[in-house]
Amino acid sequence: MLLKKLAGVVLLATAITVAGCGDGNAVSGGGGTGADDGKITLGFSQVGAESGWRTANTKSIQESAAAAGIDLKFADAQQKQANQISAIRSYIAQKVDVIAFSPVVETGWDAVLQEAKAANIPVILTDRAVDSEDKTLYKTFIGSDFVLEGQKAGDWLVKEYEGKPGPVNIVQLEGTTGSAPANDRKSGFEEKIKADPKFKVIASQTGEFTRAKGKEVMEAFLKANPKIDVLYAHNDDMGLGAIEAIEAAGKKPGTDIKIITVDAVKDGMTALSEGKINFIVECSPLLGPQLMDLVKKVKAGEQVEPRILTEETTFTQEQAKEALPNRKY
Ligand code: GYE
Repeated sequence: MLLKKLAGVVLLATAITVAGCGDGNAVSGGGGTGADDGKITLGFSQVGAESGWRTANTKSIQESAAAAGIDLKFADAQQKQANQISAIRSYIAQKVDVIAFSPVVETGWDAVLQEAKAANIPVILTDRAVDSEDKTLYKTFIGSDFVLEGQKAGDWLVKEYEGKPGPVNIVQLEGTTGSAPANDRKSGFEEKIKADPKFKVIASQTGEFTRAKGKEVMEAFLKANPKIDVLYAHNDDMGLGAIEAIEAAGKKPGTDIKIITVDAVKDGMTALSEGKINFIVECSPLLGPQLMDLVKKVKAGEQVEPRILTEETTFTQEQAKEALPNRKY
């Protein structure tokens, strides 16, 4: 079913690519002079270092650039859009061959992307989407389907409480406000649970994708709400911070409060295997190798699919125990 859906997306994406050939932009390679050693120069603006996912993603990008012989210029934006815009502008000034970035939020990118386009430097969106109407502002977007991730979380919950009476009081720790994963993981999840009115989201607030903020917000949730049945956290790190708050409040995470998270990094998988988390929706950070292939292709002026989806699964506690020994991040 999922495969079918993915195949459909790829087919559609291919059709859009073909239809978009006449935009005059499709065959442009990098406009930059790049390094004079003949290497491709890639400017990458990373969101920050907010989570285990992000650390693994950065490592994947740095290692695969080295392996592919690509000269990587890397900047950490510390979760600030203004820093990303400056980094992109500096990559344009340096005439890099290709720019890739993981946009911290969805809105507000058109101006800087137009500058890159005017400089004839191709842009690749990595991990997170932008909401620009003008699809010629970037060559492709590689990353997960965050709506689908939210739906998987919701589906698990609906099944878990099948035939059981409500109300089921849910608290939600949202990712960075305005980011694609926060927007989409929220809407996908809420879409699935709204079918049954016994599911009630009684509190929902950002935990900024960090452990510290996840803990702080969960403490406040616990103080304000005497009966919390479920926590849905948009990433493992916020869930792990919340587990500390739950334990400090004398409750048992995974038992007194059921916990669903997204990512499946090692620390999350460990907590899942120990019974402190109940279900994790996987989101793969290992985008580096595919990104480097795309960089080479767009630099060579080859046509690429406009949307490249990451394959991912889900984990129960039993599945986490099995997968943990071979987990790379
Ligand atoms: O889930 C979270 C990180 O954009 C998919 O960002 C990424 C998200 C990831 O901070 O842990």
